[in-house]
Amino acid sequence: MSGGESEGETGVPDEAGAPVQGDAADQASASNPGGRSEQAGSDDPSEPEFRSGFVTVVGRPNVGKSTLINRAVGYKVSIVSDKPQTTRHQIRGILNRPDGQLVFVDTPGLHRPRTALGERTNATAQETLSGVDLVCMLVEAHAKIGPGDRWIAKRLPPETILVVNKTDRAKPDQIIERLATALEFDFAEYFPVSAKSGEGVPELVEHLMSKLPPGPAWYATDSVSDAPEQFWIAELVREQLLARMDQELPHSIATRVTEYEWPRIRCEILVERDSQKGMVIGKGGRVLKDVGTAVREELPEGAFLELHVAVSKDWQRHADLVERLGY
Ligand SMILES: Nc1nc2c(ncn2[C@@H]2O[C@H](COP(=O)(O)OP(=O)(O)OP(=O)(O)O)[C@@H](O)[C@H]2O)c(=O)[nH]1
Ligand SMILES: [Mg+2]
Repeated sequence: MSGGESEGETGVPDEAGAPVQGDAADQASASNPGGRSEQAGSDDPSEPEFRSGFVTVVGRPNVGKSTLINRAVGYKVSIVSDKPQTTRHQIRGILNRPDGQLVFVDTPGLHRPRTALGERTNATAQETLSGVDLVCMLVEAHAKIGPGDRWIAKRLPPETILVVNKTDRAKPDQIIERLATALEFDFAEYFPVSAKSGEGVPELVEHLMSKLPPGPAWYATDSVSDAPEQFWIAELVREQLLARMDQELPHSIATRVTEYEWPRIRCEILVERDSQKGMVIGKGGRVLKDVGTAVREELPEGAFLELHVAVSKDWQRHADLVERLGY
């Protein structure tokens, strides 16, 4: 599925580190992310062959999938928070190099769903697994491998690369223990990394590049994401709200850009209950004001961002509302 409620294409805020609109160099669609065309490689045998392909990153919620992709691509292409179930869409981060193009596909954390939203995001993550070249599964270095990880591992191909993330939070013997336990998955390869500090990430990227098949660039080689700009702005608003909200509230929040005529942007924040509306607005509008300021800092100068809060009763539990919100 594609991101959000976006309608039409717009300018490119790349100065602020926001993703550039990716004009697909080829029609690699979301339902066929590994789709191939005939135009692979170079004719000159002395030139190293250009490689390209898709790597899907999966794992439980909160293990650091989006952080790893942002680190590998070198841009913030997917929002991050310390709350589980942050990513709700399939989001692509594109790494362009002279020798190839590696497209990372971020996925929602796989979990036991309790709502229509949870079912939808789980399905999105699983759909992403078909037609890709490589799969990385993330687990955490400082936490024991548990039933949630095993449930995911069972559904992955044997060529999967296991990535033990957050090594900065673990002692060396914990990392070794994690790697030893993960051997039970019988995957092809194992990499310890810290997406946060970057340690081990270049080695992982090199390895992924070396495993890609020869092929053309699937996206424009100056793009880092395929997300439409309205989707990206709505995600930035959600990220700032997630950073300020506790407990169940993060799951109740949905954001969507309802008007976009640069520099005027109107973003709607949906919550599930009246009581949540007050929390999102804050005393004297403080929370909303801070969110707006933080988001504007990530946009090109001059953006006029209007935030509106509305209640859509229990939207998370209704499949039709979940779908209407673009999930
Ligand atoms: N210490 C440490 N924290 C990390 C690392 N990678 C990610 N985190 C933190 O882990 C939390 C979750 O990171 P995300 O990247 O949002 O995790 P995710 O797997 O994409 O989560 P979902 O989208 O909810 O499935 C954030 O607070 C990150 O800052 C790491 O290598 N070390
Ligand atoms: Mg994520």
